[in-house]
Amino acid sequence: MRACRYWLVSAGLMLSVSAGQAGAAEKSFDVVAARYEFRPARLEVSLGDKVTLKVHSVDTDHGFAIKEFKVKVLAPKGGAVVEAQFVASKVGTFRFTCSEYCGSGHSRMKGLLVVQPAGGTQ
Ligand SMILES: [Cu+2]
Repeated sequence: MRACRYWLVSAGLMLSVSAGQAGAAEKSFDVVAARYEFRPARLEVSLGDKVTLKVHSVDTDHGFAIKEFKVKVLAPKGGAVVEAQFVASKVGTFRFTCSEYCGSGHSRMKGLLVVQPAGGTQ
């Protein structure tokens, strides 16, 4: 019966591996911060995705923040690329904002992160 038990164990391993890959992926986005908008202004990911945002400014100091995922980086003038990483651990639509005062349109500088249920974007 030893062979039988081996097959049960390996079947279980295969199931857990494929469940882990079903929705989650690594996703990377280049985000431009400019007076007074983010491009793109809408990011879509799936639940469980490991998200990397590479943010750079094309004019003055800007910030990039998503409160719900504790993301907050400064994208300095000069255009250096700053990275923010987080796991999209909840489904929903979340606002991202500029967290560094950048001028009269600062409060308009925002966008949306949409986290779909796992597998929802495929
Ligand atoms: Cu700003």
